[in-house]
Parts: sequence; C-alpha cells; structure tokens
Amino acid sequence: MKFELPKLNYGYDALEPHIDAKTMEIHHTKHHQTYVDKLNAALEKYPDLQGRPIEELLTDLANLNVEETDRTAIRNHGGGHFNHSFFWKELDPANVKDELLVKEIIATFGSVEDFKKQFTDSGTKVFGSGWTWLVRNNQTSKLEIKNLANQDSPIMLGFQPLIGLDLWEHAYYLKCQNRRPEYIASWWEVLKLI
Ligand code: MN3
Repeated sequence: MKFELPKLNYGYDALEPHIDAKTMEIHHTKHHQTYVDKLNAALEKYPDLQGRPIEELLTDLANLNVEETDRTAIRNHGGGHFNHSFFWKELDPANVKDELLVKEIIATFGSVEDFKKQFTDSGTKVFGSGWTWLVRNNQTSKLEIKNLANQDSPIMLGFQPLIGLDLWEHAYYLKCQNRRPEYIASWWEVLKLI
C-alpha cells in the first residue's frame, strides 16, 4: 500500500487573507505531493516496510533494515509527509481552542503571550529550511520549543508534536518573499488551537 496525499478538510482560500490560496495550493499539491512520491519511491524495494504507518517508520528509523541512502530518503520525505499532514490539520479553520494545552502553556511559559513571543523568536532564528515546534518531551512530559532542521520530525527524536510552524521559504515566499516575521504573524492569526 502506497502513501497518499491527505485531503484538506477546507478550501485553499479558507485561510485568506492571512495565508493566500495560491501558496496553500502549491504547498499541498506540489510540495507535499513530492514528499509522498519520493517516500513511496524510497520504499519500493522494501515490501515488508510498505503499509507500515508513517509514525512507525519515523520513530523506528534508526533500526530499519535499509540502505543508508534510503534511510536518509525516508527521514527527509517521510518527515516531510508526516510534518505537512500535521500542519494541514493544525491550520483547519474548524479547530477550536485547546483549553488544556493553553493551561499547560501558561504553566510552562508564564502566559500565552510570553509563549508566542518565545516561539516567534525561535522561529525567526531558524537558519535555512526547517520548522519550529512546540513539543512534549516523552521522557519528562514537559513542553519545550524546538527548532528542527529540514524535515526532521519531532517523533524521530522522542518528542510529541503539539504545534508546528513550517519555515521553509515555500511556505511563504509567494506572498511574503523574504519577510519571514510577516508570515509568522499571519500564521498566528489562523492558528485556532491556543
Ligand atoms: Mn512545507
């Protein structure tokens, strides 16, 4: 069984005017589709790995019996597939505030505003392509802000993703060009979870 591009539960224009429809459409149908296609290609010679959930492939990445070039491909494209699937759900305009998460954020960072400031500062510092994440550390159960490079996924590293911000230029270049802070501000506008 091959991985497939997940459908969005909303239209590409649903996040206008903050995130534009053209960016959403290209991000979903081109960028995410490419991660899916290249992940499937990397798994072609490993029938025993096909059909395993992406979460399993990523958390078990170091132990997979595959060639190293294929492990890298699974890490990059599998990570891209998982991260983007998470991102589309997170941005669903039908989402409502997660009161429990808000409580934990306040307990950890002092206030939602303080958390947003720290997260934004962290995102501003991602060099090149990567993501900023709010994660739960599986060992300590504590919330942490993490910058991860490329398409590295929190679940590869023992973290449960709670909020993720795609900071690859493809996520904002059409509308914001090099103005990353403007994109981050727009992303906060459409995030309904906190
Ligand atoms: Mn992306």
